[in-house]
Amino acid sequence: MSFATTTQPPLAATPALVKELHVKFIQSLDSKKDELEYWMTENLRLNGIYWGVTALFLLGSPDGLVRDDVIRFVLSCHNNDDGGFGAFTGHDSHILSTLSAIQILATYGALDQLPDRAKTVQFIVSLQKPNGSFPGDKWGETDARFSYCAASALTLLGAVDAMNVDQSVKYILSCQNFDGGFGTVPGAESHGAMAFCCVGTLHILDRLHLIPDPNALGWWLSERQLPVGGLNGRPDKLEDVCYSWWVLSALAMIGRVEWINREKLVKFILQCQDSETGGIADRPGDMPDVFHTLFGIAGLSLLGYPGLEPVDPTYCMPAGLIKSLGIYRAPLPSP
Ligand code: GRG
Repeated sequence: MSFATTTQPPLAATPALVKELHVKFIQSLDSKKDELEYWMTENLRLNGIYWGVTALFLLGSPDGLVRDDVIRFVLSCHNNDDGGFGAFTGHDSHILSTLSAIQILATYGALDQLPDRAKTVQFIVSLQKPNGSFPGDKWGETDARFSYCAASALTLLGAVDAMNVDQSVKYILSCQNFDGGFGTVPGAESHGAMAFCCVGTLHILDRLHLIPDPNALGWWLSERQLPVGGLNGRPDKLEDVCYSWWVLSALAMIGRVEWINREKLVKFILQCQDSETGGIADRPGDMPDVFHTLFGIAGLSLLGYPGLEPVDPTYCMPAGLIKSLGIYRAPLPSP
């Protein structure tokens, strides 16, 4: 998504993105094995690697991590018994880490190294409930996040028809609220992160046109921008850089990015950078982490910030890659 043709003002006055420092910040994360935090986050490791790898590709540093080492680690998280991936070597399979594994392999052009594609597809499909929803694993509760994981992972594997698409769409539509936003399950409070998951699922499944009132959704999403420029995830909450992705990507998919103030959001994200260590935090002055680093950079990319690779709003992966895989979908037309 580029803003070159929009009427909003140019970005001249904003501080610069410290790209090289962000690359170094991501590269440094694997050298922190003597820190408690490294081991406390083991249950999100594959997801964290997806965040880091994607950020590096968007920063134009695809060689920032050693490709073969990353792929070796990803494959070490594969579980032969069910075809899924755990978050770390030896962990049980989960749909989120399975999506992360597939995303990382796809990003490195290494999907052919997936040990058994059909078994991985079966792992995902076998989780679907009769009402169309997905749990994260065979013990977990259902949640629209996992519907997104299933739709994205299966599409990246070229096997989306293996799931019950119509039931899945029905379930996601039932997560939309009267205010236009989406919740984690039917009846749950609207949340910005779920806008990405639900709108993304519908878009991947080619059912975005079934959203009854895209203006109501766009209104709810654009209301997330606070006077400071950053976006929050729901009313009366603090702004957080990650919503520069969750909320903005949903606006991009429904063709309404112009409904937020682009310049103020760019400034807010840049203020959340740590200009000494690199990395981006949730809010200015807080500790940076790889989660907010990816979603800050991806948000900037969606906003057309110069010098970044374009990101695909539906998959949160490099846009060129999504096009080359033949799975790109255009957003809804702007009103
Ligand atoms: C491929 C990008 C990608 C995602 C895969 C797992 C998933 C799909 C999406 C996760 C979406 C999600 C639920 C993110 C959490 C966002 C977040 C920081 C929520 C915090 O919730 P609260 O209640 O924060 O602590 P607020 O901001 O509401 O106070």
